[in-house]
Amino acid sequence: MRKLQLHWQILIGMLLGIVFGFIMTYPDWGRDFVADWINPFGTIFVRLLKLIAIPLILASLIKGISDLKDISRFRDIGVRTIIIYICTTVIAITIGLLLVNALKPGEGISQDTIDKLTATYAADAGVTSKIEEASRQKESGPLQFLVDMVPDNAIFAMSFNSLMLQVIFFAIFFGISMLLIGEKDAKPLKNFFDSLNEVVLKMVDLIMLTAPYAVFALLAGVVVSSSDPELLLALLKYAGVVVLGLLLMIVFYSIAVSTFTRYNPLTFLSKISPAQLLAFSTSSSAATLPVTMERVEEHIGVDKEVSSFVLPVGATINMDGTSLYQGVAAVFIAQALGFPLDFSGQLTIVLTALLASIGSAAVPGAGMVMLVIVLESIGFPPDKLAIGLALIFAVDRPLDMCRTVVNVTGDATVSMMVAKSVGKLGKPKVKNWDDHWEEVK
Ligand code: DAS
Repeated sequence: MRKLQLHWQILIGMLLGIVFGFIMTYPDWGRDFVADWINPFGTIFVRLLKLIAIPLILASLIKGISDLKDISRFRDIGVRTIIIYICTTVIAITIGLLLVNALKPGEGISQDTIDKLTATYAADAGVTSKIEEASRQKESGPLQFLVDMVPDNAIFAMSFNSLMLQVIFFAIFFGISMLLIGEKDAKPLKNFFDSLNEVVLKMVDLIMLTAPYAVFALLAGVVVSSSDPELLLALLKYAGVVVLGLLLMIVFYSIAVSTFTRYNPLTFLSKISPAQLLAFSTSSSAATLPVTMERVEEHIGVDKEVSSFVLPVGATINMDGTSLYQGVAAVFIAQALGFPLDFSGQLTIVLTALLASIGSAAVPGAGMVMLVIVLESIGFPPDKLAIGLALIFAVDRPLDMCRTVVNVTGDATVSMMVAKSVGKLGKPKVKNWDDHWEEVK
């Protein structure tokens, strides 16, 4: 039988993982069995992808920059990337705020449900640790993220997100310096990074051979760790508002791809679907980055000199799904706890959610950490933060999976728009089963 396409393999692995997870919730030993003997294989897969992300960023970014004809091209790509990223994030937050104010999911929550959620989660380590992490991040100054970008020899002491930013900083610095020493002197290094890039992409292919089995383990782990169905039901409207907003963002990206690049949006979504499924399974943009880069470069045709900058930067600072979620969650919590929020408070949310999503790490649960900063920015009482987070904690993991899909899709969309704007959106290098849906030129 013809080898199943990667996204079908991943999808089947996910579905089997969900079914297996539900089955394992019945025997009393089931949850522990999955947590102890199945889920670790998914964790190993995520760690392997995050491991490979660093050398991939280094090799592809240095190769991408050193292939440029001159530095002004890099400046064009950089400026367009940052501007479009900021615009898409503001649009995402605005969509989230419009929906949560129109549908008011927090006003239907009964005091009894609030008390149950508080009793169940307010003291949970998953909640208190996020508040502690947020206060640690707050203590650092406003330009700390700039300082963190400049590595010193202790880079390994930093968070993974800072490490990615440091590698991006170093690769840009190194690549520009290679450009400045001239083609002849840089040739040996260019050959080295070309080969390194090929090797790393081959490692991604090898890791992806285990993807269906890994997502099976990850999804089974998510299902067995899910919360009390009754509490989940109470939060259905809130979760529905977030998911509706995220779906609208996917529609927005499809329109943007079709309008600005003349590319068939269905073809676009089908070609990045393995990356989206991986984002859903891992809840980590960083772990998904190697696959996002491979899909955008090989299957869509975005030139490496664009994708090698836009995608790693996007994985670390562009999180449209997260910023939309932070807008909805902040207003939902305010509605549920009767915290007054006027128009200026909502504008404050737009600004802080934009900054918070830039500061959010590309790892599971990062968005909730920065939500604390958004809540504090609107004057939310510090002694009620644990209760506020407790209200949304039960559904945070499935929503994290969904918002990570949007984060990754947003990065891929912007890479295509920037590539098109600098004339670097070409033909796919890898023929796909769906290549008959050729993009409209
Ligand atoms: N899981 C984060 C990511 O990797 C997003 C989030 O936590 O909101 O994109």
